[in-house]
Amino acid sequence: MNNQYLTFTDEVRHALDNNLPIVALETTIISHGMPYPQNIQMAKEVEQIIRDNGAVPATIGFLDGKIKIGLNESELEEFATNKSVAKVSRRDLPHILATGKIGAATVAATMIGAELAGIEVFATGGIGGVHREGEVTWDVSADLTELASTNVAVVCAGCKSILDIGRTLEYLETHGVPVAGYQTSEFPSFFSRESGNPVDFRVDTPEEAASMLNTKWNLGLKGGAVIANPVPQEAAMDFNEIEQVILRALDEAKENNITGKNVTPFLLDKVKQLTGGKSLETNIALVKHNAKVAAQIAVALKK
Ligand code: PSU
Ligand code: MN
Repeated sequence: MNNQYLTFTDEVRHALDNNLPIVALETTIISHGMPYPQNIQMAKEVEQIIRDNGAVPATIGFLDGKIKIGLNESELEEFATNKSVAKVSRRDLPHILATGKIGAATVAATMIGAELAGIEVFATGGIGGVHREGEVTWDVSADLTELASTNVAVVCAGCKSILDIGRTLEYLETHGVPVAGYQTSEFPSFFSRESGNPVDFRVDTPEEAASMLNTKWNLGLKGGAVIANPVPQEAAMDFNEIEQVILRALDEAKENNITGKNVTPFLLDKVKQLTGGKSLETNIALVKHNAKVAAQIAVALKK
């Protein structure tokens, strides 16, 4: 893959040259989603889980005017500690590359990098979506339009109920994005295994997920897919308990007139504060689980 904006680590370059399974990872979760040092520990552990399951990790971020496909240890450390890392979605990408500033990739921006590099599978925590009262504010994450047009499968634990999950699923349906439950018939809500919303269909093995993805792309149907993998039971939190926290976070966002790209980070930060260390533990557990399943799907896609 030759593109003037892409650079690869040797590990990723070797995997691409030899058609080995690769899993993309985002940097927003490192720079904006978790505190130091848990963020860097999580980032390294998740990469190792992907290797242990037979695939190569490619953490994607923006640095020195390049889309970095794979980050070395000192770059990972930079994303984990530098307070001036911008949050970069599709809209922000040209500016970040043109100025050479450091930027963390959202789900949407990671999908763009992955597709340019020829990577089909991406593991993260949760996707963005239609915000509550989105029918008034028009706050709809660019992650959803990216899923509609970019050929990358996103393995996630659903989305947080800071969002309007029902409308998020409606949006994905309108744009033809398959939403598969991984060993579940219910769309998970990140911290909890349930959300009250059914998925379109379920897949129970990596091979079933790979077969669905291959069929979609062989048909020439553009766009990605959501593989919704619930948080492991032992790490899950109570849905109603989280809902109370989220209602408080939403109130505070309103009181503080938080708008635009700051909404999601503000809400995530409030939820983190209000639940203490518990939500962070759950968050780390579900990301690791998603990394494992994503690696298995990436392996199945190469068979
Ligand atoms: N939801 C989470 N954790 C996250 C994000 C969303 O539970 O870290 C991040 C992801 O990088 C996602 C982005 O792509 O927030 C969405 O932001 P926005 O709603 O501004 O599009
Ligand atoms: Mn938004």
